Amino acid sequence: MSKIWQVKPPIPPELSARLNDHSNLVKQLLYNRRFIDAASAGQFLNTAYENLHSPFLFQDMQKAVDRIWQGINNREKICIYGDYDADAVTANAVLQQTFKYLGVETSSYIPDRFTEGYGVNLEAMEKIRDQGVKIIITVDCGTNSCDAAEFCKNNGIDFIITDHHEIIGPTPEAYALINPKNSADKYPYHEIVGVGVAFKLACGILSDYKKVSGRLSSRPLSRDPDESSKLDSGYPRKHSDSGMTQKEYAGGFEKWLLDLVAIGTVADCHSLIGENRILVKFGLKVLAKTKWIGLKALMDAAKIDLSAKQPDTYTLGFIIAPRLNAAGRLEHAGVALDLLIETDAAAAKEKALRLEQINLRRQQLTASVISEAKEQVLRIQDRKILALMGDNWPKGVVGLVAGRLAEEYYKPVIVLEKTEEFCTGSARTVGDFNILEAIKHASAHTVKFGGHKQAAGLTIKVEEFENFYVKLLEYAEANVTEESSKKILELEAELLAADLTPNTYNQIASLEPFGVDNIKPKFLVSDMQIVSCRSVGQEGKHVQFQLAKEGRQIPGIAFNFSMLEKNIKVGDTVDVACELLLDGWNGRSQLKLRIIDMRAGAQLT
Ligand SMILES: [Mn+2]
Repeated sequence: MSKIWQVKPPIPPELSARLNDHSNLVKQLLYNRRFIDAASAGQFLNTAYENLHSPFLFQDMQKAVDRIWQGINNREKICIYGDYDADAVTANAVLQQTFKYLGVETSSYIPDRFTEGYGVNLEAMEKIRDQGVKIIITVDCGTNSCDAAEFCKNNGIDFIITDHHEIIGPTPEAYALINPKNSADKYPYHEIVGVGVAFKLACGILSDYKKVSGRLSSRPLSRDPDESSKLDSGYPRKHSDSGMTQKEYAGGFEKWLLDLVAIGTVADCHSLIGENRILVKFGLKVLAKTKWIGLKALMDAAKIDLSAKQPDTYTLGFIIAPRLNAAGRLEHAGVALDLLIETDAAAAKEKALRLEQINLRRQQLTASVISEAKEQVLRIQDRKILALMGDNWPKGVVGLVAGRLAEEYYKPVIVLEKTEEFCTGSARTVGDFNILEAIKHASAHTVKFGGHKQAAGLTIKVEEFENFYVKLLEYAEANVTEESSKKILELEAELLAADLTPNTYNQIASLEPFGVDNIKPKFLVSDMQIVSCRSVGQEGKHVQFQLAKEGRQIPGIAFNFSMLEKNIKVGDTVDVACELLLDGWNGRSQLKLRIIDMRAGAQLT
């Protein structure tokens, strides 16, 4: 399906004047992101570590921290309970590493996706109780676990919830509830994810300098990963939040956790504006020199070469997170967590290779389910929602498949695994079509469902599939508009020949890290001549170009690209939609275009 190119309107001169500290291109990018005055632009661009909020702005933080220190001092058993996705697994690792640093042994519990499902379940709680655990800390789950909170109360366990999911229904009577979505809480930032909240708890625990140094008396303090701004000078210092004192975090140890925080934050697809932006920015720096042997082994196994290229949000979201997720999708997320907290290099290497194998299997499975699903699509491709079900389509990959098909067909997609009586699976949407509302409209034919506007999970009876589909299509008929089914390629500005320099690349890079709410800018470069091209990569699916504009030659690469399909050939003049890349060779950097789309020149509307 071809896309409609849309170049964003230029920044109006009166707004441009307000942003005078920046280049014209950066002004336009800020305007496109709705930062239209110096204050909001400055706030966005300023990612000083000190701008992180104090963990003690969570109303229950102090209470949780006090209880945890009491538990540590009394040698009470502590268990960390988290789910099986990358956010939860990194959150679990953040707390495990913090306790390890303090020389405290803890246990962890992750439910099995296939036999236990999502969230806190009572059978698991019973097992944990029987081990003599006195404190359970949940990560990335637990907010709606009223029965678990009650179970803990009745069994002499203090239940500390750290989570970021919406509170639906009554608030559980937990010992402490640390959740930015809790409206009773004053925490000023709501987009922080499970691992971010776990990190806040870690900071809270580490902020008691006296207790921390008491635990570490025989061992050296951690070295600060950010040598240039050592935190262990001048303790305590004032924090920017409402004059609160933010205590020092024991030699900057908490900064070593930031790579884990960045991975979970990007994996959970939350906004990268505000506090998440700071966490991810510093997390990427820390990742380049990670302290965690298991994470290092994972990157080695995935062939991430940190000496060749700094990691970016792509590395987090498309290389590291899928591997961590693969464990829970196909086997058990414990495999991923074990790797992240491994301390022996040889064992880490072995575990990383195992995870690599699981991920490979995950890729193959996804590909085979996609091809089976596509055969079904052939029969229903005119429908406004594609609902598909198949035998042996594993629960762990149906969400990935739905996402890929939604992107390819640019339609909402539901993919279900069919078992004897039920089908269970995932829904993904495109554009602003609300898939959760569509399922609600058909809910008379569902067993259960839940989720968000963009993505949902559901179970229906096999025999109800057709009735369910009819209702879905009824909703789609009324709600999918011509406008909403158009696939739009948004371009942030037109670049001229003079703009095609490493300097332009560097200006754009000042907005990194890119992700949700701050997506990597794509540009229009019009009237480029195709000087030469050749197919590269496996099966020649990618095309490498030499392009020219006003006498200046620029190399370009287009992934999964077909000249034939685009009806273009060498010598043609084309418009190019692209991102900018910077290639480093022998200390010299060269600008390169990552070509997203191409079309015959002079077509701009
Ligand atoms: Mn999460």
